[in-house]
Amino acid sequence: MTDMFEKLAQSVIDGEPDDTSTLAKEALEQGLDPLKCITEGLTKGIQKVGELFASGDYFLPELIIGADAMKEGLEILEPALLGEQKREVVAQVVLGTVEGDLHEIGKTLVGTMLTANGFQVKDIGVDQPASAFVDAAKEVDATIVGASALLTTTMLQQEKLVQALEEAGLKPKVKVMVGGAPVTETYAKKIGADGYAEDAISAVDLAFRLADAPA
Ligand code: B1M
Repeated sequence: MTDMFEKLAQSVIDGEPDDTSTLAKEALEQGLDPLKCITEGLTKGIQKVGELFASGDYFLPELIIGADAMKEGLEILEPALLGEQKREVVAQVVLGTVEGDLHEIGKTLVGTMLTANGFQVKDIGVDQPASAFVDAAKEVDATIVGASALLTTTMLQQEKLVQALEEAGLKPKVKVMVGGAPVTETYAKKIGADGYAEDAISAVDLAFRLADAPA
């Protein structure tokens, strides 16, 4: 990890959004890769916050301020990722976080990476029922519907989504991509999703495969 990645991570761990923002700007000025600043810096920081929360050393306020810091950093770094976009629209994607789940950072990052790689993304936000994904898929004539879930309780909603898309007659034409920390390949297969991605980079590879388009 470079010194800058460590500083970015630490500012998230310390819950210092202003510092994260300043460091993210400095990182770009230094010519550092924005994606690496996110994956090696901010993400490492928020993962540590999650560990400290799980061990009882951090409480909800620290979780919230850590997430705020991460979002401040992403606000600076994500546009730099989009700046690299240089291809035609590959496919339409509907993306959201499932009902009962407020975690947005990973979902939004997946959306940014897809956009940067030529996908047209309709982000329907967090806490979205299966019906909202179905409606949006119809509206944009989606090729892929992507659902994020960060809680063991809410990942069950991904199965409901697959069923809702089947009931609406959209499957198998519309492909379902799932992800989020508790989700696994095995679970994705079990619920009838078309693919699982562990992180935003593999989500892009998967989306190209699901859209049957060359990367
Ligand atoms: Co929450 N939270 N949280 N949280 N939170 C976790 C998920 C948790 C693991 C923390 C812990 O205990 N260690 C735990 C879940 C435990 C479990 O279910 N087993 C937890 C809990 C318990 C809770 C609350 C219940 C806490 C409470 O209220 N007592 C509560 C639930 C609220 C709700 O949703 N109803 C809660 C709330 C929050 C905040 C709101 C404070 C905040 C989110 C703020 C926001 O998003 N605006 C928050 C945060 C920040 C976290 C952790 C620390 C970090 C999540 C994150 O942003 N990671 C998280 C711990 C952890 O995950 N290690 C935790 C960074 C992000 C880049 O990674 O989201 O994993 P991630 O996304 C990755 C991949 O998963 C993948 O690509 C992304 C980029 O690489 N991916 C996809 C994600 N979606 C994808 C979709 C795809 C493909 C790939 O296709 C469609």
